[in-house]
Amino acid sequence: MEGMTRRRWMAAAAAPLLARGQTTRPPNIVLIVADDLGYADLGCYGHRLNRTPHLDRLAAEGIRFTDFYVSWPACTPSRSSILTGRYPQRNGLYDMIRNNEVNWKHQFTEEEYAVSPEMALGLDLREITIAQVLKQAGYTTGVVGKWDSGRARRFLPLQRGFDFFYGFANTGIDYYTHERYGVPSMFRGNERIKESGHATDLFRRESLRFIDQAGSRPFFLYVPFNAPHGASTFDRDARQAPEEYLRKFPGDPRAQYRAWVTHLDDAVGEILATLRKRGLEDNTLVLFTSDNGGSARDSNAPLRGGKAQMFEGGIRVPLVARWPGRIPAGKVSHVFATTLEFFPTFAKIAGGTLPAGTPLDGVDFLHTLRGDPAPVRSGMFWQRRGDKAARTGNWKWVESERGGGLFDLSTDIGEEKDLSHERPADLARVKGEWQRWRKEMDAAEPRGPFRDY
Ligand SMILES: [Ca+2]
Repeated sequence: MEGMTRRRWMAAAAAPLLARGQTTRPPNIVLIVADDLGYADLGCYGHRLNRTPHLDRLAAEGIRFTDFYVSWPACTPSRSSILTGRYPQRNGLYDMIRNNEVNWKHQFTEEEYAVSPEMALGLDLREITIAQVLKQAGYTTGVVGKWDSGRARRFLPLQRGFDFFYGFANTGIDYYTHERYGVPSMFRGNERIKESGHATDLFRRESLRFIDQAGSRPFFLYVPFNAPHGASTFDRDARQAPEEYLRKFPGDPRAQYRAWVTHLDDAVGEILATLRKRGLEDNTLVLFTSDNGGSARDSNAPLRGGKAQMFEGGIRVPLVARWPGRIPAGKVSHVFATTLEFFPTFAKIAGGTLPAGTPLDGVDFLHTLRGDPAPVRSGMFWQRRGDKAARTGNWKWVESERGGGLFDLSTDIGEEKDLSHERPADLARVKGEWQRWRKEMDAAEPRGPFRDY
């Protein structure tokens, strides 16, 4: 691969007028994030009922990770780490931006919603997003889908380094009305809009438009689909997936979920087809992951637990990456890595400058994406309210309302056998590392909205 790149570069140097722009232009980056898609939900991760041919092909053309994690087992904080490259406990967004009453069938008026926590909270404005870094490096930046990092204007993507935004800013909507429990929630730029269509179709359409209109500059397109997350609607019986997709799964009790997954897969397929049609395939790094684990057992098996939990089912997710000529096809990586790695990796690829004086919690793992099996991190730490977890090497420690223990992931990916009593020294070491991490987070500059005190 290296040789091929060098030959291309030399050919370009010999004929600068012909191909110089093609080979010196930094790659486009397309980051697609599913919502609540579990570790086992894709065909390429072994699922037998979900149909994901486009994502399976993406994995066959690139690399697929078995030990990839998010920083929190649910939406908002997990996304904050993707955007900032920092633990939620460091960037301040370490819980959901959510009106709890909303989930209890409370119908907000516009006026009441306007002063609710969901409207007032957001990612601390001192945080630097990956879009800001890439924009400074000359990229056109767009986000299409679920922003989930603050709904007040100052928190919206156009104020946070993105040139383009189409989607919703809170944490969930009805797929067809685009309302969050009755509150209209779709945006174009800074303005709320109303239009008809299924959210997945609209996000596909806007992603294609963004690519078509990106022009000659390299682009960063972040597509956080809300599929296959459950709909935030009062009417639990309302159909939330297109009939043509539901029909593919007759008699299946999870037909709607599988329809959401296949619909999402088709949308990803169209994004990939557009890159190909526009001749951008070779110079685009495409990544696909999820923001947290799935809610149902068959989405996460053989992992224990699921969304909102500290067991692997809540935090271990798929990662597929493709960059023709740079990432070898058909690879599977067992390297332990996380979404915290995206920020420094994208900055490096783009020739961007890392923000001075801002500690990042991840490392550039481009070599890992390219198949290098060398370890990139020794540990990762999680906290959700009173629930705690750490992975160091293959040791996993959990202390949570749902249970806990010390597990050896190299032989027990399902966290079935608690080794706390057999391996007290390992337990003490892993817990000690978690406590050191917690002290570091406490000592970090206090950031809002939950901590700034
Ligand atoms: Ca989620």
